[in-house]
Order: sequence, then C-alpha cells, then structure tokens
Amino acid sequence: FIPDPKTVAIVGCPFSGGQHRVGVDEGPIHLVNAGLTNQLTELGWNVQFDGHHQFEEISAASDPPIGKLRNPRLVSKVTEAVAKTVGAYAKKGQLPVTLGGDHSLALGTISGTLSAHPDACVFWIDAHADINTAETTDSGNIHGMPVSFLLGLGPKFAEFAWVKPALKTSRIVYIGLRDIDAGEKRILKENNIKAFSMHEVDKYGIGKVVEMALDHVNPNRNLPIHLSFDVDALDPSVAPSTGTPVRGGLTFREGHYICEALHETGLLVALDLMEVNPSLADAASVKQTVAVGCSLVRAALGETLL
Ligand code: NNH
Ligand code: MN
Ligand code: MN
Ligand code: MN
Repeated sequence: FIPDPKTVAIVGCPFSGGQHRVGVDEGPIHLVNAGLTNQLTELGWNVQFDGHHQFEEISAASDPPIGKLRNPRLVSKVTEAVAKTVGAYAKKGQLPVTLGGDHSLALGTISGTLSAHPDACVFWIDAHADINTAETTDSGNIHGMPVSFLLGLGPKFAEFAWVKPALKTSRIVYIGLRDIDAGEKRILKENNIKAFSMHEVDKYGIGKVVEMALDHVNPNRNLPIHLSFDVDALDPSVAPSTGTPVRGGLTFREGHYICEALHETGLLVALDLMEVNPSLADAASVKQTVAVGCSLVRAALGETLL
C-alpha cells in the first residue's frame, strides 16, 4: 500500500459539543484565516476547501445527558457527518485534514478513515488518552472518550449505533500522555494498548519513540496512518490556547518531529489538528498557538527544515 494523494481536503469543524469550554469551535476559523490553505498550496498540494462544515443544531433542551454522556445526540450527529465527509475524501484518494474543534470529532475522522482504509493505524498525540467510557468518565465530556467508542469498549448506546468498532487495540499508539484518569490507566493496561508518555519521551528521545511506535502499529511500514494531533500534547508554553493545558508537554520540535517523521513514511492518509481554542489566553498566545497549529500541519504535509 502506497498512498499517493495530490490533494488535501480541508475539513473545518467549528464544533465544541464534546466538552464545555466555549471557543474551541473558533479554532478552525482562526487556522484558515492564518493562511493555512495558501501555505499548503505553496508546499505543492492541490488544496480543496469549500468553507467550514455547517452542522445541524440540536438544542441543549432536546439533548439531555444519556447516563453521564453530555450532548450525546449532538456529538453523534456531528461526528457521523464528519465520518461521511472524511470517508468520501479518503475514498477519492485525497488526504483529509480535519481542523477542530474538540477531539470528539476524531470519532468521526477515524471512522471515516477506517471506512476507506480498514487496515489503517492511528497515532494519537495528546496529553490525554481520550479513552474513557461512559462508565469511567468523570466529566461526561465526549472529547475524553472517542478512542473507547472506536475500539468498541464500554457500554453501547442506540444514539451511537452508526459507530463501528473498527479500530483494533493493536493499531493505536499514543505519544505525549501525562494526564490520564485512573479508569483510563486500567483500560490501557487491560487492553495492552501501547502508549509513550512524556516519561518515555524523556527517557528515549522523540526519534526513538516514534520509531518504537511505528514498530508497534506498523511493523512492516506498509499500513496507512491516521495522525490525530491534540494541540494540548504540546507544552502550554508552546501552545497555550487550549481547553485543558497540562504542564510538562512536548516541545515545539518534538511535536514537529512526530509530524515530519510520519510524513517521511509516505503512509499518512489523514490528519486531525484538534483543540485549538482562540478564546483562551491573551492575543499573543492565541496567535502563537494558531501559528504552531498551522506549522504542525505543514510539517505533516512535507515541509522540511532543509
Ligand atoms: N480525561 C478527561 C476527560 O475525560 C480530560 C480529557 N480532556 C482532553 N482530552 N482535552 O484530550 O474529561
Ligand atoms: Mn475569533
Ligand atoms: Mn484529546
Ligand atoms: Mn488533550
């Protein structure tokens, strides 16, 4: 399998229903306004961008919690639409780049990728594991749960009947973790899910970590790769404008290295850049975070230092 996409399809997802801080829906608008599409054109890509996704609205009143899940119908509807959009681009041989918005969107993006590339593996770059189930979650925020849904772990809900548990536990790997809930630690252990926390990044260095991560999910370097990058994986000094910053994160270079190394495999088929929240922190921090977001996307799409 050798993907050869020439076209990037930008999927702007102004969506915040997977968590409760307002403003993360503005992330994609800021990233595009910062010139991301032109930057990708300059890298040699055909860029398709037909405006940000328009989502069906469901009022809070008609979307009460189901168990602990908050905004369940809204998140389900939105992510189902995203899955269709991303899946359609991927099937056309294009490379979908989804701009969030909160990380519940990855329930859609990864479902879409797997509909086109059933053997794809996932790199989940995040301070958090986002693998809570409806049982283990404290917050009820679905952005902390997409991975469990994709793996088919935890209780099932009729409202999420469209979700296929299409991801195998051996096909996802984490880098950057440092804020994992107790229930999540148990799930990671019980299911033998490979994770490189910041401890392993410190111990081995990012080059070795990416190599070990690839060896685990993609031993023969022949499977398509979906990169889901939560900007809070980066240290808050690098990416301050995000809803749940956690100290001790990836440096600017470590974050970019991951993107560059996955580009170098030639196997990248989809990319998510999530959780940029331009309403948090001062104007300079917002500008910095948006610029870093654009720069991570460029690195994943082939921008090199030399
Ligand atoms: N683990 C927490 C939860 O489930 C926080 C998740 N927050 C994130 N994830 N930003 O990337 O609510
Ligand atoms: Mn704004
Ligand atoms: Mn996340
Ligand atoms: Mn996170």
